Order: sequence, then C-alpha cells, then structure tokens
Amino acid sequence: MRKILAVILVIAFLISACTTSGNNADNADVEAEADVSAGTQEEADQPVGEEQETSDNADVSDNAAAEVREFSIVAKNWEFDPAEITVNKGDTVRLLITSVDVDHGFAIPEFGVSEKLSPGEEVTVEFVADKTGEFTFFCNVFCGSGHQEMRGRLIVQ
Ligand SMILES: [Cu+2]
Repeated sequence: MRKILAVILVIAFLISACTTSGNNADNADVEAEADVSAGTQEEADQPVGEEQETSDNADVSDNAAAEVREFSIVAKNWEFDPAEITVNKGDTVRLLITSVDVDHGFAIPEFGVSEKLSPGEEVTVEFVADKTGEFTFFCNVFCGSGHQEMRGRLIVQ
C-alpha cells in the first residue's frame, strides 16, 4: 500500500513539473521530457534530478533563439567590401574584417565600435544591433587620398 502511494506521488509530481516547464519549452524539449517521465515511472527512484536537468536544457534553447549574423568584410584602398550590411534589430552582429593592403580602421560610433586593422590580420567585431536605422561605418585611420570616402552602411531593420 505504501509503495502504491509513493508511486502515485511521484506521478503527480511529474505531471505538475511537466505542465510547469512545458509552457516555455519547444517541441524538442517536450519530447525529451516525455522520455524522462517514461524512464522514471519504470524505475521510480530519481525523479527530482532528471527534472531539474530538463529545465536547464529548456533555458539553453531559449537563449539559442537569438540570431548571430556573421559577415566577412575586406578593407582596402579605399573601400569596404561588402559596403552594405543588413540585419534585424536584436541580432548579434559579428564582423570578421581584414585589411588586404595598408593600415585601416573600422568604426561605427552608434554601437561603440572602433578597431584598428593591420594588413593581413583578421579582426573580429561583435555587437548587438539593438536599435533600428541606417548607420555609417567608416575608416578612422588615415590611409591616403581616398580615406574620407572609405565608408559603408549598416542597415538595422
Ligand atoms: Cu582610412
């Protein structure tokens, strides 16, 4: 009799735990929880640890929903290629920038970006595009007669 009561308690606990964490989990996580529940009902000896682990996994998949947009940019006298980049608001923008000739710079003041580019060295810039609009990125290290025109455009939709 005691054993039956214990099993009922475990099942009740599992049902309430599934209902709670199922609200913000995607389909894959729901399937994973179903697997955990089935296994635990057969063995009926480690429900708490399994449930906590499943909740952690749900948190990780929520964070992974944020998009990372990666672009490779070549800097040379006197242009950036590509000279126009379009992302969505909220994206994490990762730029891999390489100068292929002389010292250049890369700046987007609105996002606190300012980097020096040495020839042949890839520089990684990462920021969150947390506001919409059109922003100019430009070379901020004097590189010759075309320096003032060495610029491009970041569009955040
Ligand atoms: Cu320049």
